[in-house]
Amino acid sequence: MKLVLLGGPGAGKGTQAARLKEYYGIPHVSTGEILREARSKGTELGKKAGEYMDAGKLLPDGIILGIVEEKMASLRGGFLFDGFPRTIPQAEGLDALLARLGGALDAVVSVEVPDGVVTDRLLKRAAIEGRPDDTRETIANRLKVYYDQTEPLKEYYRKRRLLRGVDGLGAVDEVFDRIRNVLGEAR
Ligand code: B4P
Repeated sequence: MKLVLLGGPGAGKGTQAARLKEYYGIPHVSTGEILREARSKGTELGKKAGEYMDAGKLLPDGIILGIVEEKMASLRGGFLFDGFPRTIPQAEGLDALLARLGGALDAVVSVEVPDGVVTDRLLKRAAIEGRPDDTRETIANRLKVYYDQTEPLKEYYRKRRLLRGVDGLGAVDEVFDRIRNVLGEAR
């Protein structure tokens, strides 16, 4: 199973990815997590990432594609990408990498949640986890960046007949069941 989870900030990609990873037994790659880990270790990448993340901006495509290429070298069989790709050049880069490795995506799941709901979720997370990119101002930027740069990916994957939209409202288990249902159709 080669999967991509798409969705705006706070749509629940990370939450659902944790379940999907367990259910399908496939490696989970979250570019957001990789960046947060680099940040907590204080590496050069981490320092750079922090500046972009705190502003609600995306990191440059070249950096992200470099990270993913390195990761893919160790992935055997399937994978679940969460939060990658986030731009058309990243999607094209992923296609090129897959073509080189002789594979193709099975499905792209887009988790859909209205803006007002994600803002509430992320502000709640800020109160619990204190993530520096979960301030009201940064969330507004992240939403804008999502509509400008990431949402066009839906059309990109729709044209390739890979897109599966899922309602991300409701309990985590309900959303997970919806994802399993659309993937059942995709397999
Ligand atoms: P990410 O780490 O990918 O994160 P995210 O947008 O915060 O969201 P996610 O959808 O995973 O939310 P979650 O499940 O945690 O990116 C962070 C930053 O890294 C980006 O802004 C960017 O700067 C950088 N970055 C990452 N990838 C990049 C790339 N490819 N290119 C360039 N830059 C990149 O859920 C959010 C909250 O909602 C949680 O508190 C959760 O508990 C709650 N929740 C989840 N599901 C729920 C439900 N059904 N009901 C109620 N609450 C729910």
